[in-house]
Amino acid sequence: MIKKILIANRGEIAVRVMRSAREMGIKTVAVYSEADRTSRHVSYADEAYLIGPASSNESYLSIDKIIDAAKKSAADAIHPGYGFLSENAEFAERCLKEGIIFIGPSPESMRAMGDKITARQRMIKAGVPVVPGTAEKITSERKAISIAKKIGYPIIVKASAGGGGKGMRLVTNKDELWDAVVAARSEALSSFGDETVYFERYLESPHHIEFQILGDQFGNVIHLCERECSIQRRHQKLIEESPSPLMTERLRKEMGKVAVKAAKSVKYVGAGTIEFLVDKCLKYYFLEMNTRLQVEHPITEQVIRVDLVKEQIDIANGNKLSIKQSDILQRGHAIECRICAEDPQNNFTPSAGIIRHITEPLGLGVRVDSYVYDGYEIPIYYDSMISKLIVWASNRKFAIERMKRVLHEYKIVGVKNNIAFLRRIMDSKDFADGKYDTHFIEKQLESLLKPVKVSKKMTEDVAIIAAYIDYMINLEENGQTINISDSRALNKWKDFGKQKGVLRI
Ligand code: MV4
Repeated sequence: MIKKILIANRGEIAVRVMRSAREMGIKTVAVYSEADRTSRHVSYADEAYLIGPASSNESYLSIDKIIDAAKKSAADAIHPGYGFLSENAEFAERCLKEGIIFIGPSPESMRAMGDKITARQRMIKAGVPVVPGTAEKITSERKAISIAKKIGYPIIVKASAGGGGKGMRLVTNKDELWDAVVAARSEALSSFGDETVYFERYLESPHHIEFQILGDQFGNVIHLCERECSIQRRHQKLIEESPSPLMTERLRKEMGKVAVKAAKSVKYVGAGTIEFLVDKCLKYYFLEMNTRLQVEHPITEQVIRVDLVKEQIDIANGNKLSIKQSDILQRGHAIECRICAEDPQNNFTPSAGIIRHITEPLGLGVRVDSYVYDGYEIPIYYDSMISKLIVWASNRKFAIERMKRVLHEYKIVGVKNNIAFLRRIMDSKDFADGKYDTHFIEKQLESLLKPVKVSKKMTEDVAIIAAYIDYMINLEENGQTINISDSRALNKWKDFGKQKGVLRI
């Protein structure tokens, strides 16, 4: 029985995992880098260990340092979260060797799915549809051209060790083919240390739909329905929802069965995700399997009403799955928006710095998975995602209305963020109609970025208020006792704003 879990991760997912552990009466151990001393995941844990400098390679990616912290704290299990070491088979193997439970699948399952060519071959053997393409790696130009001709253009060159769009090249005719192979190879080599590439037929406007699965140590596997993840930018998902607006009951049943078959074929244990590309005719193809808990797991938790982290821990404890496939019913509709400290108006550049003020939304049907707080300084070293905003409602229309309401309530001052951008997406007609594919953001980018129209009068009024605040701050800095927290000073400012007709407080 697991009594103490070390979370080999940081930020919101570390907090998320600790929350379930605490509910289960399990002690939690945080690890943190020098840049993360003030992170919520450190203060939330029962114990915390400094494991190195800010650089991920010397902290969250250091197997030795994490194993060392697990031993010092006498943790009996490690939860890897997502990213970092979560899909590293060597890490899972090391945990086993050290007698520590790795909360995830076996190193063998991870290896089978980590290499795309291997995964494709295993899926073909298991009878899972894959995108038409090569089953073996590309070696010579002459062979490449003849293989490509058989598949038919457009073709996508992919790195076998790849993920997240790295080492991928789109090719529309044979004259571009070899240059693309050479470029993809060198990118793959520098990113993954493996230059193996292969071909797939390129699907023009696919949906990205994934199925959550759970497998126990006794060979039982169930699926927990789908997540629609097509709203993404440069392979970073931005909005996910469940159910998918594209899905029919028949298709869900069929794809769910295929997802279970895929997981069973690699003897999968734990929580995992089967990703599919789905075309306009609703033909679906296996894309890859993620052998970890995913960022967007909360929308599944909301519609299926399960705690996926608790399920992961139960499975790792050697328990049989407590839910049967027939118990699984998607109820209502959930949407997740990823809140990022980045500037959409400036090519989505990350915006590190101090959060001067934050108000998180509350109320019916709202969940915020976060790790930041008032005064917290967002470090520059890691991902720009600072929280996930999840809503649940009885149907899609109400879920969108609720998401608009909570994006209105969410206030972050001090760092640039994508809240207004997310609101634009929620306001778009195509999103409301569920008419979108993986190209939605790139196609709509211009209208999603259009600056808000501000009248000349409003600009003037804001300038007057700004000048007045500046005047008060100056008085204070010059030692005159106008305290900004002094209610009279505040009221004076409020009266001024009200008089100008631009304040409604
Ligand atoms: C594809 C594809 C079209 N056809 N494969 C992108 C990331 C990597 N996991 C696989 N990706 C794609 N593979 C074929 N044969 C289009 C994409 C793709 C994509 C997939 C899912 C979500 C967003 C995407 C954005 C651009 C391209």
